[in-house]
Amino acid sequence: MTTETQAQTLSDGVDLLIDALKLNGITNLYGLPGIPITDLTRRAQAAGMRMISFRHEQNAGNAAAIAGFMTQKPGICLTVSAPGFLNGLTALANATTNCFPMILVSGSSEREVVDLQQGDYEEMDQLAIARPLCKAAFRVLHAEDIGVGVARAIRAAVSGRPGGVYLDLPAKVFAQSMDAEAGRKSLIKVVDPAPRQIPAPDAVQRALKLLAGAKRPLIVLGKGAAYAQADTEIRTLIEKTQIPYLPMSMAKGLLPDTHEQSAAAARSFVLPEADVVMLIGARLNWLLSHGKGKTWGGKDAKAWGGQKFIQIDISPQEADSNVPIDAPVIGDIGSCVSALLDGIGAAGSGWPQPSADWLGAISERKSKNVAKMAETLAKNPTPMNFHSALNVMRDIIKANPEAMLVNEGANALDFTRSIVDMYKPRKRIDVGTWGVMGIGMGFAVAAAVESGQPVIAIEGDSAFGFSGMEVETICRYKLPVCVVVFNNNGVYKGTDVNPSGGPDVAPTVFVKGARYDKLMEAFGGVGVHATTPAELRKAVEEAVRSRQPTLINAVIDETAGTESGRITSLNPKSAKK
Ligand code: ADP
Ligand code: TPW
Repeated sequence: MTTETQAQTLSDGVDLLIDALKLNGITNLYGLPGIPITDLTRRAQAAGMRMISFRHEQNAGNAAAIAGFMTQKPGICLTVSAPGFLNGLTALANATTNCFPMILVSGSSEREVVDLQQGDYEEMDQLAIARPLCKAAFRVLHAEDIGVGVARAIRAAVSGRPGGVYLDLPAKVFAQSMDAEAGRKSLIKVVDPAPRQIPAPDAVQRALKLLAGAKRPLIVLGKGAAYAQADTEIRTLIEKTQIPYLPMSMAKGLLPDTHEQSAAAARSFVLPEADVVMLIGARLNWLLSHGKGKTWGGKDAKAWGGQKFIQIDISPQEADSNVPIDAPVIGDIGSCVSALLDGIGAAGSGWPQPSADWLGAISERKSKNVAKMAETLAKNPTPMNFHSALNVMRDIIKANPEAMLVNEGANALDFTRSIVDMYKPRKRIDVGTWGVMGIGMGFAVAAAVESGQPVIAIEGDSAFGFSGMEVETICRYKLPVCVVVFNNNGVYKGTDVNPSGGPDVAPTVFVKGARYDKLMEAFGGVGVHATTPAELRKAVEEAVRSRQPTLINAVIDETAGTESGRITSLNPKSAKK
């Protein structure tokens, strides 16, 4: 055989990886090239995949993670060894914490040299380091095992509680070749990667009994409910039972925030007052004050408020993690909600509705709070504050409900969450369970790539800095992303002073009057400096209409906001002043 014909009948590790991913319906890759994956990125593009190259792996990893959340397919992040791998690891850990399915695929150096610690190029025992930070970690040592490695990684990422998976590919594997036909047969098309998990009938009955006896029921929707894509079932359950509901941040829009059963504007009233709370894809972690304490009507921080809980979740270990769960319903949300609906349907018109007193009290609180907020939003102070700027953003999202909204910062996050209504499921993506800064531009890129819709990113100026260099990526791929930087000159606010009186500014203060808009202009995008709500409105409307990469430097009063936004109380308090 000539070399040429030999080459035609062989597949190498790169071919096998690309074919394995394509066979499983994966079309987009996020990553950053270098040894040993440069050829992989190039050949993936040649093979018709969309390869989005970033400026830092953390942003590529965040993009992959949110692509996983949006599509229920694992997002793929490709990195080089040791430093590239480590840069991707924060995103992998964050994905696991948030239950987003992603696979971090990293090249690594030679096992023999790494294990003897002989000092290879970018030497690091990556598998061992990744393992505690993800759901599962695999290493493939032979090209013929790539099919199995990819299949196991996909199943681990999306089945049960979704999460991050690490797939380690030593450089040698990319170059290994095998007979093309045998290679093709070694690949696995994963059948039913996230099997439905049907809840036990007695668990459903127990939940229904508790719900039927409730006087002041409440439903809490979490991002698991958004991820599950059981939108119709969830809406039917809420509307049939007439139970008021609270959406967690990324569950906003699952039902339109303007829905009359939304109790979001009466949150601090409904949590302590509810007698039975049904959690759907939401954990009772710090974001829900661990289900106890004053938020829930307990007499002190540790005390349980006396509510009964129903928890719908795919993880059997989640219940009782903070307070007793009276009725765990374990299964996928679609199946669990359908089973509940069957039970409610069987009761016919006999299914009890929440008491009129309860609904009336909520509605009264809501009207009062909405009126108060409307008053605040109508003010037009100079310089702009968070409210007057967000009044504009609120109108724009209302007019463009298909747009994706990315959101990070402290005050910029908290005010946006409470002021900007969402109208469609899975449109709001943000700092999630950790409140991590740095998701902004990675999420924005993936949101544009995966949805094809305009993306609006509302960013604190500190938050933006963590991933700001990706504005080049946004320009390079001509993505319809409009970044709005709420510039108040620092972390939280720009008004701190150096207590020592020395020449350095305070740790939370940035360069005053910085022009983030120039950053976008440097790469050919549109930069706008906005100092009034009218200027902001015009610029965002134009960005959404034109789909041009745009960055608006929105100047916000540097005295506005509070330290850490709404979670000031989590700052450690010492008796020492
Ligand atoms: P939030 O921060 O919005 O309150 P969390 O991230 O705390 O939401 O909770 C999400 C929960 O949803 C997790 O406990 C996870 O196990 C669960 N979950 C994710 N996907 C599904 C699914 N398809 N079916 C059931 N539960 C799911
Ligand atoms: C990876 C700590 C929480 S919020 C924030 C920081 C640094 C920035 C707040 O300022 P910003 O917003 O963005 O200007 P605003 O609207 O209040 O002015 N490192 C990581 N994650 C977190 N959460 C932090 C630090 C933090």
